[in-house]
Amino acid sequence: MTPTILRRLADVVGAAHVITDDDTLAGYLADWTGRWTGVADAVVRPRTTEEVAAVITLCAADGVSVCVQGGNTGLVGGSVPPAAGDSPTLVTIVLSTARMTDLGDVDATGRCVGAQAGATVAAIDRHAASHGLRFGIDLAARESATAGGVVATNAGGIRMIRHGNTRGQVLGIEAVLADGCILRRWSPLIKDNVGYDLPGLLAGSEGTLAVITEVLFALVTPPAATTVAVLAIDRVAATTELIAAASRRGLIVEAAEIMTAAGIDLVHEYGARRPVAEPAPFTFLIEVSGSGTVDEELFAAIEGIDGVRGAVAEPGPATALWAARETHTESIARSTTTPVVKLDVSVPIRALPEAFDRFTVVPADLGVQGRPILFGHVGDGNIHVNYLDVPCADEHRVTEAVFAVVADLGGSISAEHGIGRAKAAWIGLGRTDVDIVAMRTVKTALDPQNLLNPGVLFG
Ligand code: FAD
Ligand code: 2HG
Ligand code: ZN
Repeated sequence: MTPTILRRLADVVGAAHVITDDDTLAGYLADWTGRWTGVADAVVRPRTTEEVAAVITLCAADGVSVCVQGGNTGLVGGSVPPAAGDSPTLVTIVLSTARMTDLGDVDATGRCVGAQAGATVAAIDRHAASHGLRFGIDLAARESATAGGVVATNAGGIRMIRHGNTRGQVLGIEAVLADGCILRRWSPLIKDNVGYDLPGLLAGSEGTLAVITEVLFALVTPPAATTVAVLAIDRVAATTELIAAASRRGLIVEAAEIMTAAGIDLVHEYGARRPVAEPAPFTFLIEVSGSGTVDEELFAAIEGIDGVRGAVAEPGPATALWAARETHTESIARSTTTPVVKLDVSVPIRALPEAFDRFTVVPADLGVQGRPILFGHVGDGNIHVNYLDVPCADEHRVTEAVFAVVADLGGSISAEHGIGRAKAAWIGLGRTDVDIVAMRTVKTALDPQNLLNPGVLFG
């Protein structure tokens, strides 16, 4: 990158916010899993939308590619630039939204709030809570994951069963396009049917179509009271049966998460309390709300389910019960001796028991080393398939074998984390040729120079 463009970038954001020294740069170049490391000439940290627009205009003029980074908690390698060998001639900056953390006033009547791209999920939720409302998106990375990041990945998370994915929470969006123009669709209207749903298109675009600078999010009303129950269960199908039984009793399912004995042993090793005393192949966490005696209704529903070995319940938020679930990702990262093979898939609900059986034996069937830890948002058919200690040379075979099972069961190779760099080679398993051509046409129309996150999504 030439000194001239670095100077111009510094003129826009201030010299202190153009980082070029190797030590500081390194913190922005490795992803959360440690699996992906890229190279960049600088990290640029704008404060305002206008600064983002000026940065992108400069980059577009000089053919500099841009990797947008929010909280860097993404799990598919999309938040870091390409590795040195991938595109040796590419000049790249990381555009970090770390300084763009403003929150607008909560509209308590319209139930919405504006958030700058770098505001964290937790900050948005706390802001909403101070007005008696809640952010409908929640995930264990809440203190770091950002508004821009959850929209760009169309994150799911633990409340998806109740409120839907991030795309469904986006009322309006402001974004800087690849030519530096500012696109603003900003209306709290719930019904607004004029033309293409561009905010919906940017949700899940993984930094490849525009830099999201601000988001107008819908907010939800929190339940008056919730009960969190954790059950030791013999059968995966018991989860689906209990969700249905609880719904029939008028309870609202706020979250439904499954874990395996191997996962519970692992998080316990790293300090989490075992939520239920009884050993069982699976542990099921269900959070419900409703009117009346929610806990009594829930236990009545549980009584009718076969294969329940033990259950405990607490009024929400029951953070101690949730801890075993929420510490899975971090415990896996600490325990694995090679980069974890992390696959985020979904299958039709009826196929969940078979999927658990088949994913568990993938490494053994291939004759490959690998400890399976499966868990996930079972109510959405979403299984987080993690294999620890897989030798790097076997990573590809293990991934292919999992995706073959997913295809066989009619599932998706990306339930909520996106494609990023990790799954770009397999996008054809998730979409038809015509679909991929249509997506590429959109990409080319909005980013003709392929400057925004090259290598992500399409490889
Ligand atoms: P980053 O990691 O910085 O970026 C992710 C992608 O979004 C990249 O492609 C990046 O280029 C793009 N991007 C970021 N900001 C912008 C912007 N302003 N404009 C355009 N593109 C942008 N994910 C789930 O879906 N559900 C979960 O339950 C969940 N739980 C998690 C738990 C843990 C412990 C961890 C570490 C991760 C978890 N994740 C989960 C993954 C991750 O938190 C989400 O993908 C999240 O949405 C990423 O947000 P971020 O701000 O960290 O984005
Ligand atoms: C979760 O649900 C995240 O906790 C992370 O999506 C999943 O670590 C994983 O595989
Ligand atoms: Zn998840």
